Amino acid sequence: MALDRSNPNDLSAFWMPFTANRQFKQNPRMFVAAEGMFYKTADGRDVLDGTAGLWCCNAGHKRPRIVEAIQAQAAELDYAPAFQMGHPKAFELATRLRDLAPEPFDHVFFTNSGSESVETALKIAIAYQRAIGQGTRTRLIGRERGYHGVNFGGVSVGGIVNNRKYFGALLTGVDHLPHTHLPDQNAFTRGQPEHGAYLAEDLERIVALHGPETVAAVIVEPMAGSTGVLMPPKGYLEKLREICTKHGILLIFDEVITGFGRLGSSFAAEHFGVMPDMITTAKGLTNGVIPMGAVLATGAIHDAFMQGPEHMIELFHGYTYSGNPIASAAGLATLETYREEGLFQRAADMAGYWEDGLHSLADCPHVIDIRNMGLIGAVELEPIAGEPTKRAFQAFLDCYEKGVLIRTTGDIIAMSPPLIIEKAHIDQLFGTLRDVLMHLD
Ligand code: PXG
Repeated sequence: MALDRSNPNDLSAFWMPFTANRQFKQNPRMFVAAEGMFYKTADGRDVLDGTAGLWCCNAGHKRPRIVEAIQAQAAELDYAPAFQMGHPKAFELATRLRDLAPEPFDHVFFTNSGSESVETALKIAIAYQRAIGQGTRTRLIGRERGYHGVNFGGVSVGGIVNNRKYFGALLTGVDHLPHTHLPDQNAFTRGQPEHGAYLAEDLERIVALHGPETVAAVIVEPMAGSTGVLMPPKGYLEKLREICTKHGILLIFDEVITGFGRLGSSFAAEHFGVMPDMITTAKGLTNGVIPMGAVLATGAIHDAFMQGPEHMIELFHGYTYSGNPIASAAGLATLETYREEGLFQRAADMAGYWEDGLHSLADCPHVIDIRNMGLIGAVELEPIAGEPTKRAFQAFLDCYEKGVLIRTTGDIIAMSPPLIIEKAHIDQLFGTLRDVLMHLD
């Protein structure tokens, strides 16, 4: 069929990601501008951003420093080859990230997304084990309900059923820890739940099953976002760290969501006081404005590769756009915006008000659990019998009509606003959500 070029509003060509395409195209929801805490819709309405885009615009929208940095960089150096050549801003950004990250993370590998950060970290883990003479360690362990992006490695270690089941056999040599959702014991907990640290001990069972000398790495989200916001039970991450160390297994924290202030500190590793061996990031690294991710690695991991003849490439991995100049400029301006405005501390300072507002929804109809930490919150709804996801999706549509953007996954509503949020915005967000929940079927 010929393309209808006369119709600028033809929606048919764009196959939208993670979207109910047919539903959307019947009744499109279009943003055409954004500033601060608000989006502007095509029909001229302001919509409060309760999700920082997709958990990424941590400094809010249209931030002048970031806009200017991108404009200036595009006019100065648009692209430089990423392999065997460099440009100053990528080095500068890596140094800034090292300064921001907890102590052991002193090397940075650039990617273009969270999914690529995950693939990169998994590959580094396996190659590292080989580099230190542990070449039998090739297995990867993830967790049920984990989300590590959509590429084959990430989907293999991930534990979201719909993201796995359509795509064949995936990677071999992968196992999964049990998820940590224990609603019977932990429902309506504020912050970290009391129960569930014992679930980390399952790692001992999995390691014993395969033999520790076959396991390269364990990857988890320190706080699981996409699956519907699951907090690590008290003592859980510590236990995982202990077991990994005991068996020579690398621990990777996927901080694509939790990095850059979401929990009130630069990284969740710092927030929970548990240090992994690698951290994957993306999203908030550039405030979501330009695609970019980064893997943070310890000196021990990096240095293990720095052997052999010096003219040889040490790690056969990288992307055309690793450390892209415009992305690097955006990253530098983003980190500067966070620092200048004290946004990570601001998230910590606002977290109490956020928590109280969120938990005030506990008496609304259909609400079966509420969870929160830092500037993240989730409200879990009882699914409509036989029609899972429908109730929460309706809440999403109703909120949008009333000028508030939320996210839903299954029957869980997730919220993660820009860290510049004010109390009045929090009131608007939860006030609107209350109103919507009160009228839901
Ligand atoms: N790891 C984690 C922990 C993530 O949350 C990715 C990897 C993949 O990142 P990219 O940049 O490849 O998308 C993510 C992404 C949601 C939602 O609303 C979550 C993500 C992306 C889009 C929507 O739950 N997380």
